Amino acid sequence: MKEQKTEMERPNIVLIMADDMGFSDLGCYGGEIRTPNLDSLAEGGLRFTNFYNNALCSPTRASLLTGVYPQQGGGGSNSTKMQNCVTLADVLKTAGYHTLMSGKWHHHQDAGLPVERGFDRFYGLISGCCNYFNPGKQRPGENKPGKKMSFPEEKRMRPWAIDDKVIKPFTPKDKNFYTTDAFTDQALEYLDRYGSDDKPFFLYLPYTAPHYPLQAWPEDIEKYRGEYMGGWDELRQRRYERMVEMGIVEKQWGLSPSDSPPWDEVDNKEAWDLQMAVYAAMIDRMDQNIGRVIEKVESMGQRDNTLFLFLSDNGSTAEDFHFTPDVSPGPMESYHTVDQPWANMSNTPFRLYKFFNHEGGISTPLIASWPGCIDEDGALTHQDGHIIDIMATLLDVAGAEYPDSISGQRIVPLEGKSLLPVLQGERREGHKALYWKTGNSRAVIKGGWKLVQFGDEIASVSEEQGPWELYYRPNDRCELNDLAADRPDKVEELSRDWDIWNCRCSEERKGR
Ligand SMILES: [Ca+2]
Repeated sequence: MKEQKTEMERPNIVLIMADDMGFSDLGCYGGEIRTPNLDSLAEGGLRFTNFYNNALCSPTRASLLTGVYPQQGGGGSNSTKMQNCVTLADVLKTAGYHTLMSGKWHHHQDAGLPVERGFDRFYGLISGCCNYFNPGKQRPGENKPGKKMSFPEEKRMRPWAIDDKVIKPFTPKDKNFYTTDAFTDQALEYLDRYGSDDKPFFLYLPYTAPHYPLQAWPEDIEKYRGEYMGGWDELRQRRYERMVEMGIVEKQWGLSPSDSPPWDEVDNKEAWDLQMAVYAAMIDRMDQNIGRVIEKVESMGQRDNTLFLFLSDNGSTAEDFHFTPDVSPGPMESYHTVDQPWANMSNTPFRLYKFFNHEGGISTPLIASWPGCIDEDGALTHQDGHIIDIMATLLDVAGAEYPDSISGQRIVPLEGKSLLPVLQGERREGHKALYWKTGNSRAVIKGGWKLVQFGDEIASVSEEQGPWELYYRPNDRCELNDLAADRPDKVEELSRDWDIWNCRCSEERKGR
């Protein structure tokens, strides 16, 4: 660890999030996708191997911004309200930060706009996902942009906002518009404008990549064409072996059984190759853009005093819809998902996907880089952490206080705990227990134990809900050996804990 400064200078903060990106997609987590800029943050910082999100876009964003479970703060399943709570932007603004956001918001309309929740400036998407090349209407001389046809007509135009002005439809004039590039362009403009005065800045940059629709620039897709002809069986095995070698996962956990048909028996291998090549290109492009942000912060002479955090909001998704069967993935006119077999590879070595509280749904990379504070040795930490901890961590590094109320209204007490000791190479006292509820999927982690229930309510709009499954995490993070029948005492204890937590959230949600 570097010598502690007697009085730590308040750092700038750059919080970057990917959307629907699997646990093993990044190079520095064992993936074959080229992510040199994120890898460079990892080489100069710390990677978490046991960090958790809320398995779904909006609930993760709510916990990240508020430091509490979404069930405590007004509820809403994939459209969170964030009531009775403050946001990172509220507290950092009070502490004297510029609060800047460019990217995806995705909360219930009762949550208000970002500029109503503490952000000085906002540019980006208000809803969940959009066409990367044109979120709005068909432009003259062009084909129709691909849309999510399962949505009713009025929801296919995705609302955007610039500060307090909502724009719908948002039809960019620039034919070189691409969301990942545009979010970054705006972020760099903010840094030009606000990055050089004596106030520190907080930049929240939640990209939509690599969430569907699969759309990317041709030159990025070209880099990956043919790379996936080896198939998911072989590539998944290779990822697993690299992860074991890198120390990201333990060999004794094994590799969960494949959910996919054997690659040898698959038709249309080239179409499958293209699907994954576009997904990889979207992550590659995000990494290129993160490189632009790092370069900007360096050029401002602020790199040593800037904390970068990078994570994903949920695991890769097995959702499967293809609204443009005649247009292959890639261009503006297309609308495709990456599908279960490749999502299964993205979540190597874990089971299940976005929406599920099994490890494939809730495990995320977390990279932390802060040259002025974090030892630059590319270390891994296996300590548990959860997105509710980001608020507590940023309060800690900014020397800010969590308030009791906002605008005279009492708020939910902070649930998360600071990760700063972990960033400084120490062992922190972790959570007694962590909890999840995503539709009818549920989980609790307590010490070495994890109790989890398969739930398919949101994923496929069925009512399917499995029995409680019990796993001993030190030996079995891949959740392959269910001990529920052997340890009914543990099932009883942890399920009771979950019920108590659920009741507490319900009371807090009602403001009691
Ligand atoms: Ca997501």
